[in-house]
Amino acid sequence: MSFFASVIGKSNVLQEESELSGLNEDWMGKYQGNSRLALRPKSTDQVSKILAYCNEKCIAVVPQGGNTGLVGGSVPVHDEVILSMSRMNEIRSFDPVSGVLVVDAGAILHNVDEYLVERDHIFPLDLGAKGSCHVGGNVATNAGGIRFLRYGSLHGNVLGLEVVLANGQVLNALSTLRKDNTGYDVKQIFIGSEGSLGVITGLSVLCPPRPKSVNVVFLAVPSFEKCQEILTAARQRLGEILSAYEFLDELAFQTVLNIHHGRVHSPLPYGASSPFYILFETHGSNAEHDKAKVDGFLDYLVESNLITDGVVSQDETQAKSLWFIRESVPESISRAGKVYKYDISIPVSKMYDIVLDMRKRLAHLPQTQVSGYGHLGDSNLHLNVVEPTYTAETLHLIEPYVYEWTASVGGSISAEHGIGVMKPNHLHYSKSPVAISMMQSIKAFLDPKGILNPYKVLPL
Ligand code: FAD
Ligand code: 2HG
Ligand code: ZN
Repeated sequence: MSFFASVIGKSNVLQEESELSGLNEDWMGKYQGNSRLALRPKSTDQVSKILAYCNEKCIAVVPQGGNTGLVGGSVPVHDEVILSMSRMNEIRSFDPVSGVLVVDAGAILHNVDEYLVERDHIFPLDLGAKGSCHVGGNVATNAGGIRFLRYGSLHGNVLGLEVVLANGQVLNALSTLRKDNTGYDVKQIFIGSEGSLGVITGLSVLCPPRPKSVNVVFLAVPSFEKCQEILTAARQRLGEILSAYEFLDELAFQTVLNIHHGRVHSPLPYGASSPFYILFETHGSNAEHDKAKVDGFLDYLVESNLITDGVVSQDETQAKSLWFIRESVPESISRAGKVYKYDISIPVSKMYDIVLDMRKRLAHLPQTQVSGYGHLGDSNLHLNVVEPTYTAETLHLIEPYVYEWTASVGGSISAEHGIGVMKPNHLHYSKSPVAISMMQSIKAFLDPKGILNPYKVLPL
């Protein structure tokens, strides 16, 4: 303990139960660790000293960002030391010409985005947990979020990383260049590595200009087939300005209204219930041009009988309130009970079939509720099963069925949340034996003593 205090100061060495309880438990209340020690470094040099010491003494470490992860990766399994990145939260530099931001890994996404908005730019990633998650946590999970459709993956937008390796060595790959083909791109291996290969301490990111014109549209859609037809039409007719295409089923929508009863109402003029809802958004540079496109597109949807109701945001407040309905689904469902979450990539045409299958499979358990929502524009379904408490019976009815089902249609068992402690034994449904063996070799090379985030990502 005295070593850690000498590096980061006594006040940043947390040992009290009251200080540790929130850090030991994940966002869903599903995974619970038993760490007796959390460390809060302020600099890369301090992270380096901590890891060099832990590596030498074989002390296991869990890197923790905003602790909003949904696969139990951010909390200890046993008594691993929690390395909280929350004090490493400075903006290092921003170049308004290139749009390149260099920032500490522990900065909160919302704060970083606010900084950028003041400079007429935005962060290329946005997600419902932005008020708590860290940009370093986003990179560590390769988070997807609500505008992946438009701004793409962090594998493309992250230009450089600073990473402390398990032995304390600092990898300075914090390039701000867009083009750099000098050999292997080593930073990529850390994007989505979920704290198992190194601790990300800094990142440089290519940030797009802030859109001058934003439209948010919320639609009631009578069938999932029509949700797909609207997506195809949106790609063709809105083209370059389409920035998000999200869907919710009736249960997800009603859960938000019920949990926020009296405070959140249906935004739709007729307000009748509908099996599906679509939220789409445009980001553009010319409000008149965008409005003409959106209006023309909506006329087409009405004429083609693809929608039964709809609303277009008239100002920023209304746009935010429409987004609130979509973004608060995870929190609302969590307040309705204990949630089994599946985050799968499947071809759009089959995306809702698993929700219907799961409902049938669990039909004899009336206390369970199955909903589907997510990033339809990216073929990414969030399948949520909620029940009053977690039970082994329900779990065994869902798993491995959901993974087998996903593999059978050529999908991925994790589109964006990662593997964490939840899925290492199911990794084989989405990765070949050769790929898993390569991952194990990379892990053994970078972290030979296995101190970084043990029991996570890879099967034992
Ligand atoms: P944590 O939860 O603290 O950690 C996640 C993993 O990253 C852990 O394995 C941890 O060890 C590792 N890690 C964290 N920081 C570092 C670091 N600096 N260096 C190395 N490893 C590190 N995810 C999406 O992809 N898309 C969404 O749309 C989305 N929406 C969400 C909405 C809600 C309401 C919630 C609660 C979660 C959502 N998530 C989403 C999941 C989660 O927010 C993301 O995975 C996020 O990127 C995690 O960031 P974090 O800082 O909270 O990381
Ligand atoms: C979202 O898109 C998140 O809202 C969370 O990825 C999904 O809670 C979930 O299942
Ligand atoms: Zn998501």
